[in-house]
Amino acid sequence: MSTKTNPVIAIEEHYWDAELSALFMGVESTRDAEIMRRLTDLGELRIKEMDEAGVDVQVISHGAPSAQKLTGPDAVALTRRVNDRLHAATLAHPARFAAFAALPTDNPQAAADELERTVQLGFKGAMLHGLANGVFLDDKRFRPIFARAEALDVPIYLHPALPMQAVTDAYYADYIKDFPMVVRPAWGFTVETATVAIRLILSGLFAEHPKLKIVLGHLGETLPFLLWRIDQALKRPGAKAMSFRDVFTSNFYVTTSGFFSDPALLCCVMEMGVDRILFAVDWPFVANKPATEWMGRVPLCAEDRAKILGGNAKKLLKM
Ligand code: GRE
Ligand code: ZN
Repeated sequence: MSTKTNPVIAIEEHYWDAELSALFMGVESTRDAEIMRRLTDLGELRIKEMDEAGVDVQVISHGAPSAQKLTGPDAVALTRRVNDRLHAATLAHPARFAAFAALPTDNPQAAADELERTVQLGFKGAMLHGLANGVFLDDKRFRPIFARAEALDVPIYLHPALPMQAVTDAYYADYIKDFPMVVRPAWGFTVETATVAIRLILSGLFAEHPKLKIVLGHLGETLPFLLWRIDQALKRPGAKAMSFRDVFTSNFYVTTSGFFSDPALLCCVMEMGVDRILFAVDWPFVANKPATEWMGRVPLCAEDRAKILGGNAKKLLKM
């Protein structure tokens, strides 16, 4: 599917930095052994599985919760070390790897500066994961991060993270034992991330920063499917004037990470247009091959398929 001028670019592909992930707590502190083996690989195994599936380039990002639960004086310096090590990994394989930065959200001004520093190194933007120590990202304290992303013309990728404990207890605890993924990709992650995105829009962020670009994985975390209803319902009498649809279709991009469904993809194409859909796998939580095999048979013309597989990423990420 790829050609020399049209490489297949996957943009939600994860790793774990040893120093950062050693600080992860509780259920976030580890994953299944086979996944751990891949998360900690920034070389041979990763590239082998890319080659086997026809993935030419990974835009690599830290797994959840990344730097987002760090606090205190070392948060900034530690995140800088994490990004520097990821940068070194991309320099070791410049034709195969690019990167999204981790940001020390606990210190928003420093996070904005770290975004700028990493973009100057060649990073393609940054990835944020759910709430920042229990605070939604629409809180005004985080505006410097979004302002800097707009100024640098790089996207912020909004990735899922586990819900807060109180949410998990109220909404999911009854079923976690029998269905451990209910709180993760099966549903909890989706609710969390869609809520962050909706709140960013309601907060007026995109009126303040009309050129800001946000990426959502998992074919938009249900929002393309719900777009008509959210837009129509928000406009009912009594509401502030705002077009949810205009913001979502002007400032947001979605990726195919972990969601290889024709009807779901076609819904995104119909609501957002093909130029706003980018290929991603969510490796190593999801295998590469089912993703590229699916892309090979999606009911789209060759031109649109090529845009999703890499053309749109080349433009959005200036690759
Ligand atoms: C995780 O962080 O645990 C995770 C993902 C994506 C899919 C499944 C999953 O980040 O468990
Ligand atoms: Zn992911």
